[in-house]
Amino acid sequence: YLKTLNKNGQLFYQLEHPKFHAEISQFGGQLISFKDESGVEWIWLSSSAKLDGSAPIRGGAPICWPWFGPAQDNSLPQHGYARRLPWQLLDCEGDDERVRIRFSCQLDQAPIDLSNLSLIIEYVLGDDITINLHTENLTEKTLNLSQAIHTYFNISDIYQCKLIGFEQINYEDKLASKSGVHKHPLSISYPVDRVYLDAIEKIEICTDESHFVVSGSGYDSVVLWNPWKEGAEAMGDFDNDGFAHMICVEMANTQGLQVGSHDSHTLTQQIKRI
Ligand code: TA6
Repeated sequence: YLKTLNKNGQLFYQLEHPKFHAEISQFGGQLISFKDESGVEWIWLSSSAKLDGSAPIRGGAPICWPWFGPAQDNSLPQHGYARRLPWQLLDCEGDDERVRIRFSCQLDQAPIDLSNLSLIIEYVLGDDITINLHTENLTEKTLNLSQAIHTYFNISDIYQCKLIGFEQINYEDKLASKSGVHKHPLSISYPVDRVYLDAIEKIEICTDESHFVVSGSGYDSVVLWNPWKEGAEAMGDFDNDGFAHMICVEMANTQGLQVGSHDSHTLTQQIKRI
């Protein structure tokens, strides 16, 4: 199933399976495409994304680790280093139902000391997508970790997208610096950047063309983001009209996860299309 492609010095792993076609970049260990057997693309990738390793890839399912959002020290990059580092292919095995492929982040190439930590991502791809992000803390100290699987979902039209599952969950609105809660399914027609402060068992992203059901485990919050028109135009690697064809729904640990010495944690996101 596995083919390795070298595009301007960057490695991309292509999986061609009867049930799906997928692509994962070595840079960031990032899923950047998943087409199911009916040819529908589940993952949004900006057509102006940098694919040469010079910046995190805009789109796909970037890994935010070992922190989510801005760092305390603003000389450090937003969302940490995992999406800025090369990842090593560990193994790939499959059958008629699915392929399981794993990568290990090359933390020794980070400009900060991440030694005695291990970060492994496992993609289990078939009729649906499972992403398992596994952190091992081999140090003698407790690791304070925030992280997210920052998935960009590909949708036909944001104006007819309905988001179900966020009702009655308190959220922090990062744009308006206030909290909120809503009673009804959500439709988006403005910039949104919210952290929903609880694990939401089942999230549905509904448009005429696709109905995604998103779940997971090991998370304490769900981040919802769409930069909208002005936000997209302000980012050089975000197609100007891209905001109308994507929504980010991210399983995250933003509420103070601690991984004890010689302990581990797995963050999982699962995506089905019904
Ligand atoms: O998705 C939530 C968020 O933290 C937003 O605030 C926005 O910054 C987005 O991530 C994208 O961040 P990036 O560093 O990839 O431009």
